[in-house]
Amino acid sequence: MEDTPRKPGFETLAIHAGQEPEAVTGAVVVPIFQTSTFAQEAVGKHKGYEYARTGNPTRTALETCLAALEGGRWGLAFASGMAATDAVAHLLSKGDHVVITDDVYGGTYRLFTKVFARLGIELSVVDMRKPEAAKRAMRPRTKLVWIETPSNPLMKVLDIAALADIAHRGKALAVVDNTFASPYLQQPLKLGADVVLHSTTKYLGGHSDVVGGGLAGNDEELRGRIAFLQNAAGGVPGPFDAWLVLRGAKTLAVRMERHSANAQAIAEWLAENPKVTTVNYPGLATHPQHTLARRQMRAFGGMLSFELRGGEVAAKRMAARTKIFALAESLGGVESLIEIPLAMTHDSVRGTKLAPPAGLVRLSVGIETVDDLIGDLGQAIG
Ligand code: P1T
Repeated sequence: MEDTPRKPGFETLAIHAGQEPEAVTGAVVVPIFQTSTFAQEAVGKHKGYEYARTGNPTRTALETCLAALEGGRWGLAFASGMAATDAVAHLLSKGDHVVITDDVYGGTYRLFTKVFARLGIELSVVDMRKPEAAKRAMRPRTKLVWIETPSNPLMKVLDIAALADIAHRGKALAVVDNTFASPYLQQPLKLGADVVLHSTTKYLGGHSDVVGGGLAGNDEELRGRIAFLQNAAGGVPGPFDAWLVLRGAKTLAVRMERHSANAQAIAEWLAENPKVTTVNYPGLATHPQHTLARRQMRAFGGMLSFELRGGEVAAKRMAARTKIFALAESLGGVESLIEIPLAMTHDSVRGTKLAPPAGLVRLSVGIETVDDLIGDLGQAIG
């Protein structure tokens, strides 16, 4: 019997997938191919690259790595998470319908309601914590089921396998925004999703120094359609941005372990604090989908949200008083951030049924010393 070679583990893939030493010089790190075009030997005779909107070797390395980390056959890198979302939405035609979960990044909702609605795309917003709600919302022209889990900012956890099954029964694609979990904690393709989406600005980049997006999947025909749309519209990352995400991804596993441990400790501390009324963190046994999160995720990640006695006023007061947690939008970097979603990242859902409570505080828990982080939150809550 032949020995089947052991498949490389996640950490090995993060450091090596798409990142073999460079052929000409042996450079161990993928070079930044800072070029817009590639010389051809004769018309149409080239080494796989013509013009850098269509492809660039630094970007190819990132795309190969992204696919490997998500356990998919292909990856595509974009200029931002929204550029990736926009490319997927452009698969739709006038009259098509999307079922979307009721807690998503504000910009995602804005794109569907303010841009694609104008082009005749219809949207149903449902609480996908009950998969039957998604099933009831399906229509003959439903083409996408848009899942975000854990969700931004309320940390709802959705059953990817059940929702992907509902999408497929309706001949729709199941898309999972995996930004909050990262591929280290959750691999939606293995649970039946067709497309995984990332804002690589967040955990994959990991250092708050780049804006980027990514997609991964298995169906080659679908890859072709999305790559065509990307090349036609141009939402591509520059080589240096692709390189920054690739470098960040190398340490994703170790960072996610520490993000998760720090966030767990902070969530438990907040849950004990008499000035805190609610804590949303899937790692708490009190989280309504804790059992599902245990099944679907390797650990619970670095994001959490909570409410304070004293509501919006207390929340804004606290956010202005932290010293280590920077008051800033975004998430997923090594440094801790605090923000008020309704006033900041989710302003575009104000007045809709997606609006989070005005007093909700969101933390992106970094990998600093956890006692320092707890001390900072303690003095800021006062
Ligand atoms: O910012 P961009 O790289 O375009 O990614 C958009 C995006 C997509 N999906 C999720 C779940 C996101 O959280 C984001 C961006 N979010 C923030 C900027 C934020 O602070 O929530």
